[in-house]
Order: sequence, then structure tokens, then C-alpha cells
Amino acid sequence: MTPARTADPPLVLVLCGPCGAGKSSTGNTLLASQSFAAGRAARAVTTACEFASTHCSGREVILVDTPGLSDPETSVEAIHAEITRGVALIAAEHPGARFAILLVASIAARVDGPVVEAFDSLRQVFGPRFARSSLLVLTHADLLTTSASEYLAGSGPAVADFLSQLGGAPLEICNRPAEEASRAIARLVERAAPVSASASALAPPPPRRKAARRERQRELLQREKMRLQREHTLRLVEAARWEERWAGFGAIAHSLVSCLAPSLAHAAPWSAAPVGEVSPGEYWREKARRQSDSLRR
Ligand SMILES: Nc1nc2c(ncn2[C@@H]2O[C@H](COP(=O)(O)OP(=O)(O)OP(=O)(O)O)[C@@H](O)[C@H]2O)c(=O)[nH]1
Ligand SMILES: [Mg+2]
Repeated sequence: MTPARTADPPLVLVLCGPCGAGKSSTGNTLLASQSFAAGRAARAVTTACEFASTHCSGREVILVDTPGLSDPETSVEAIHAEITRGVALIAAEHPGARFAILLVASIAARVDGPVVEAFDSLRQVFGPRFARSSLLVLTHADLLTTSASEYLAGSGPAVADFLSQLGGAPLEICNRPAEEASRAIARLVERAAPVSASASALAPPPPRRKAARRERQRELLQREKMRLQREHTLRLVEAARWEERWAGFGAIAHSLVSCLAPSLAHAAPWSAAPVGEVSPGEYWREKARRQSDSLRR
């Protein structure tokens, strides 16, 4: 391995994978210490992101241990949110750091469709560049009788297809008994560093443009409806006012005609019906009704 320049930015290795796959144990092997709580348990051992750092050829290597994917007691969204929080924390503390994702799976269980699906869900956390900055780490190498590549050669097409998208080549690791830390981390950094990316390149995808546009259109439509409703109410008020005025005018006109020409009073148009086809009140009411019909549509 080529020795790292002292100016190399920290390399952040994010350990992700199903519950009990050996994420924390892998971290402990790389650190040569028991920094992360690990153990066989019926429920998830790691429930929040934990951090520890070590060095490899002078370069700082930060390990992020994460809660297990597909933990039946926690929603996928909550696990993703916790991973996002942990990565964001490190990204804020180490602005120039490079990030690689270690997809940890156990040879003790099979690397099958559900495991790959759980890995694939991490696209929601790391965005479209996720696969290119990831590599598979197979724990329980003590159970292996062949190399990791040979072991994976027998996997089905869905698994093979997913693995072919990963930027780094797979790597096996033995946590029990723990491999020599310096050797393990050197092997890992050699594969992870070339596929690592900046935090911004691994940011979650922005909300989909189409969905955002649809949301904006819904908002505009809602505003337009409210404006039309306001107008409709104003028109009803206006109609009522006209009605009142018209009734007043009709009464005055009727009494005037009654005084001046009592014989014509019964024939006066304003005494019974408005002038023309519709009264202003009716006109406004009709307008408001049409408007309300268009609102309902
Ligand atoms: N034999 C063997 N056991 C291992 C290996 N790696 C992990 N284990 C065991 O697997 C069990 C689970 O390991 P953890 O490291 O706690 O797994 P985890 O993925 O962190 O689990 P959660 O935090 O619950 O998601 C522990 O009992 C480990 O000792 C390995 O390489 N070989
Ligand atoms: Mg753990």
C-alpha cells in the first residue's frame, strides 16, 4: 500500500448493515479496542450512531458505527434518520473528510435478496452516488473456506447485480478471533479510499422536482379558490345592498306616482317588478351563483 500523505483528509468509514451482521465487532477489530458495544443479542445492540477514530499510515480514519438495518423494532425511516444525523455530525466536524460506506454482511447468515434490499435502501440516505462509494465487508471470515469473491460467485442474479454496482471490491474480515488491527485497516483503507467521496457528493437526493412542482400547483390552486370565494361573498353582499336600494327606490317612486297620478300607480314597473329583464340585485346574485358553480367544478 502506498503511504498516505500527511495532508490526506480524514477518511470516514460508515459501517452499515443488518442487525447482528458484525458492524460493531468490525469497528472494534479495526480499532484494536472494544470501543463499540457488540454482542449476540435478541434485539439490536447498537441503537444510535457511535464514533471512534484511529490512524492508518498517518491518515486519520474515523469509524461511524450505525444501528442495524431491518430492525423489526425500529422503522426504516428512523434508522435512516439516525445514520443521516451521524454522518452530518462528522461532516460538520471534518469539512474536508472523505466518506466511504462499508456494507457489512455476515457469512454466518446468507447474503441474499432481503440483505441486498436493506443495503439498497441506503440510497435514500446517501443519494445516487451511494453504490459507487460502497464496498461489501463480509464478517465471520473464520467460517469461510474460500475467498469472499468465490463465496459470492454463487449468489443469485439480484445479489450479483447489486454487487456489480459497488465501487469497491468485497473484503472478508475475521472478528473472532480479531484480525491484527493494522493489517485489517490497511486492507480496508486501500479499497475504501479510492471510492470515497465528499459529504456533499453523498448528500441525500433533493425532493423530486415533479413532486415539488405538483405541490406548488396545488398551493396556487388553493389560493385561487380562496380568492374566488372571497369575491363570491363580496358579490352576495353587493347583491343584498342593491336589493335594498332597489326596494327603497321602488317604494319612493310608487308613492310619488300615487300622489301625482293615482290611476297610473298600479301600472308602474318598479312597484312590482324591476326595470329591464333583471334587477341589479338579481344580476349580482346570478353572477355569484355562476362563480360558485365554477368553484365547485
Ligand atoms: N465468529 C465470529 N463472530 C463474529 C464475527 N463478527 C461478529 N461476530 C459476532 O456476532 C455477534 C454480533 O456482532 P455485533 O458486532 O454486535 O453486530 P452488529 O452488527 O453491531 O449488531 P447490532 O448493533 O445489533 O446491529 C457478536 O456476538 C460477535 O461476537 C466474526 O467475524 N466471527
Ligand atoms: Mg452494533
